[in-house]
Order: sequence, then C-alpha cells, then structure tokens
Amino acid sequence: MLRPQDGPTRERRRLDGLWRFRTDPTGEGRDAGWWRAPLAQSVEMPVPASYNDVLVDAAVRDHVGDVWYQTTVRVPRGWAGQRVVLRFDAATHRAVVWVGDEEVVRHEGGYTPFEADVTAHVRPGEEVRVTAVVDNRLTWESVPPGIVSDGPGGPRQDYFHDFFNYAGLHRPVWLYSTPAAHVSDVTVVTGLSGSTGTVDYRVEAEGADGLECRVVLSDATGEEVASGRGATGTLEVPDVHPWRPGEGHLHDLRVELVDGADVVDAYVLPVGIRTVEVRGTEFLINGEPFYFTGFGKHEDLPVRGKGHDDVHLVHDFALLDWIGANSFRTSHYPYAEEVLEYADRHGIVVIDETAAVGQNLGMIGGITGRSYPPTFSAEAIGDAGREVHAQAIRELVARDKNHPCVVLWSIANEPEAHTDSARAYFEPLFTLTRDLDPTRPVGYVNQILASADGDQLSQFADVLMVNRYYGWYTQTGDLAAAGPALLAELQAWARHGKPIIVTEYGADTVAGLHSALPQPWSEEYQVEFLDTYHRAFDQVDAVIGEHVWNFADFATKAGIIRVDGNKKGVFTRDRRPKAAASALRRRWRGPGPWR
Ligand code: GCB
Repeated sequence: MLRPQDGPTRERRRLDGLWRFRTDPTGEGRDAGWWRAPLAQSVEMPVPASYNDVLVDAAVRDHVGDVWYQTTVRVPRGWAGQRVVLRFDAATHRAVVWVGDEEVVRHEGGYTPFEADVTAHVRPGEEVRVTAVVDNRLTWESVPPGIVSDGPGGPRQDYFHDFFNYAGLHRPVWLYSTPAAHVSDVTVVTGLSGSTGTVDYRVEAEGADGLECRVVLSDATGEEVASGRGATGTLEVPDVHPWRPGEGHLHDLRVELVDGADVVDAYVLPVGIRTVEVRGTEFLINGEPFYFTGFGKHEDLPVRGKGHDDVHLVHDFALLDWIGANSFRTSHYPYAEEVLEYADRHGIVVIDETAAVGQNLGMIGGITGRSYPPTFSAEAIGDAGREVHAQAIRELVARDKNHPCVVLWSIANEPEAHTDSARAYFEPLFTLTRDLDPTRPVGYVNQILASADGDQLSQFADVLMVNRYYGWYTQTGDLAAAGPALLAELQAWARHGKPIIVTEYGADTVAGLHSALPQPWSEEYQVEFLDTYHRAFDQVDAVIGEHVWNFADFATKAGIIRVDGNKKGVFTRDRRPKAAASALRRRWRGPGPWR
C-alpha cells in the first residue's frame, strides 16, 4: 500500500488534531449507531496519540473495549473528479470506520495502515463526518494475544508482553486524492554487480487500461540515471552510488501513467540501491560484513504513549547517532512509516518485527504461577490466531518491502519454540514470509527456554536472534557466573553455522542510583553487565550484532517486578543518558568490527 503523497496528480490532507472522543464501556455505541450523529458526551482527544495517559482518568487509562473518535472534514473543492481515499496509518488494535452514515472499512491489527476509497461518500467542497470505533481488546485471535475477563470493576485485560497496552489512533490519518486511473502499488528489488546497480521494478495500476507506464530513476541531484517503459522491467545504473549503513543515499523512482503526452498519474518512490545476503555466519550488506550495534526500541513516550511525534523521531535518531548505534529492531511491532523513511534517509539499519509477542504461555505461567493451556492449541492460539498472524506478516511486507533500511524480518518475539506444536505453527509462517519477500533474510527472536539444542524454529531461520538475561533474571547480581554461562550458550548456538544477533541483553537500572560495588539496579551494575556481555560477544565469531535492551525506559502494565515501568533503558523515558550510555558510546564509536 503506497504512502499518500503530494504531486502534480495527487494531494493529501492530514486529519490530525483534536477529535471528538468517548469511551464506550458497555459497548452500546455499535447498536445505537453513534456514527450517525455528532458524538454525544464527547471530550477532545489529540490524534495521533494513545488516549490512555492524556486525560487524568483511570477509567480511560485502563479502559477495555471500544472507544469512539470523530471529526468533521471539508473535502477540498479542487478534488472534484478525483478519487478520494481515507487512510489510517494505524488504529490499535482494530477499528471500524464510517464516512457519514456509511461503513467504509474495518481492519484488524494495531500497527499497519488501512484505507478506503470514499469517493462515493463525499462531495468536494462539502463537509463530511468521519467516525472510527477503536477496540483495544487482546484475545487468542489477536496479535499480540491476551485474555479479557470479568472483574468486580468491569472487564479486565490480561496480556503476556512487557509493555503497556496503549491504544487509539497512534499515527496520522489522511484524506488524499488520486486520479481514477492511478498507480496502486510499486515494488522494487535492487542489486549490485561491480559498480553497476540494478532496480527491478513492478508497477500495479487500477483503471489504467490503455495507458502506458513510464519510469524514470534519478539521483539525489535530480539528474536522470535510467528510465524504462512498461509495468515491469530492470533499470541499470552504471557507477551507482549505493545505499549503505551510515549513508542513506537514495534515488527517486518516478512512476508515471501516461496517455500520449499527458501524465495521468505520477508517484515518486525513494529507492536505496543495496543488497543483503547471509553467507555462512556473516551478514553482508553490499557484499560487506555488517555488525549490528544498537537497541531494541519501543514507541513509547510520556503522555503520548505510542503516538507518533516528529520531535521525538528526530531526537531519538540524534541519540542513536551520538551513541554510535548503526541499527535497531522495531520491537515488538511495526513502527510508524515515518521512522523507516527517516532510517532510509540516514542509513540506519532496521530489523522489522511483527506484533507477535507474548506467544509463550509456558514462560508466562512460570513467571506468574498461573496455569494456561498449551500456547499453540485450540484452547489458546489456534488456526484463527495463526491466520491473523499470517495477515500481519502480509501487511508488514506489503508496507515495508521497499525500504532499504529494512534488512531482516522478525516474525515473532520470544514465542514458544521448543515444541512440535510451535514448529507446526511457525513453519508455514516462515514459508509465507519468504514467498512474500525472497530478497530478505527471515528470523524470529529466541527466548532461553528453547536452547540451542531444543529449539525447533531456528532450522527455518536465516539469522539466529537471541534475547538473554544472564546476570539479571538468572545469576542475578553474579556477573562472574553470568559471563561464562552466556559464552557457553553462544558457543552452542554458533554450532548452527548461522549468524547470531543478540537482540536483547540488559539490566533494570534506576537513573541516579549508584553503588561502589556494582549492585543490580545501580548505574554501575548496568555498565558492568554490558561489559560482561561484550567480552563474551567478542569471543564468538558468529556473533554479528548486539542490540541492548532497551534504548529507553518504557511503560508497562502494573506488576511486582516493574517500578513505574521497565527500567532497562540506556536512556531514561525522557531520554537522559544513564552511565551505560557513555560506556556504549566508547565501545560503538571506538575501533570495533562495527565501524
Ligand atoms: C524480554 C522481552 C522484552 C522485555 C524484556 C525484559 O525478553 O522480549 O519485551 O521487556 O525481556 O525486560 O524483561
């Protein structure tokens, strides 16, 4: 699905701002038809933002079920004769949307966009009411999963992942126009052969019978470097300037549908020409070994929750640059497209993850002492849940396939991985991901219950991604024991003959808590903890990446092992560095294999 853009044949309008908002604790709005009139008893709610922390109201913060958003928009007069589309970049976790009195689209999944052709429901020059009901419930048939139960105070949401269940309209909402005959999708695959770059392109169009497709590739200076005709083809770029880590060099692919000399529709796609390949235990970008330094992140901010914000977008990337990080993982869901576009432009490498987190009920049962059904079973995540997961993968690849920054798909974080049922669940999902995108490696993120010998999913993965917490959840406070245990495990994984990225390692740390003898929770302990891990990584050739958990402190649900959220950030939630930040900066900006 193409991002809306302004151009000679297209225009877009952001519907962000203050919308009418109302929680619907009894779920009456769908029966009562709340979309048919101005939303009664509403308050004002900013879009984009999570709604949870904006108002000072526990009933909103901990709400379970539907909330309603509504705005009124005037469709530009100049769009007469154009196709008009309404697009939500995200609605967490599912939504139904009406324009005026008509339902126009419904969507499952909180982190990928959806849109509707609303031409028939709007009149250029006139106002129209846009209403969305957004449901935040997590069930066995959602990604991520959860359980809703009845409590004395109303429904309660339980879930198995370690970040707060923020919900709402987290990303921009757009109204945009295209011609009736329009470019509906573009796919590019890039290659390098010596100093020549190649761009295989495929254009899809709607209503374009009789029109010709023309493409022009230009360099950053705007100079044309290649061109082609037809909906598919290969462009060759001699003396190419590739996209590479640390240097987000982009070309522009201008796609046009033409009728003789008339350009009926035009769409411009930024293209980074680069290759990605796994060879033995190496991860190659443009044929050169790449070592990942960086973090697992979150979209998480005070008050805004998961609401996208350009100020923090730029600031987080500035901190990544300051510390010497060359990459991050979109733990544990697809991030806003603005984030990937920024990474494209700045040469930051991304591991792109689905929202499949918390699919490990054995582990959760071990932590909480509660008993759950087997994870991948008819009583928990069954066929319907897997289909939702498959659809989440389809939508992720469809959205992000053209981003040069994305070099690796992660189809799940820490699922159960040591059982036959896990293998049966995941094997088709690996196949699906490869079918959708044969050009990028695929992996999943492993948790310690599935050891190097017991894991049943790594056989399907191109890259091994492992999260480890020796010295925190086990050997707590005992780094002398943690180091050797970690090293032994990494050596065992290395026997698989695949590259290993340690996608999480970290210790909760209270900013400002100091201790001469490094004690858990102190800044000194976090520094020593990371050092211990780095010494082990440096002894295992197959380790080709280190992502600290986490970039910044983040909100979680209430729990006895969390004090005001997860404190494993190298930066606080308001992005102040802990002592570990300078230590990481010395390592990552020093002369390691990563530079
Ligand atoms: C993990 C999870 C991550 C948690 C982290 C922790 O393994 O992948 O979501 O936040 O551990 O801090 O416990």
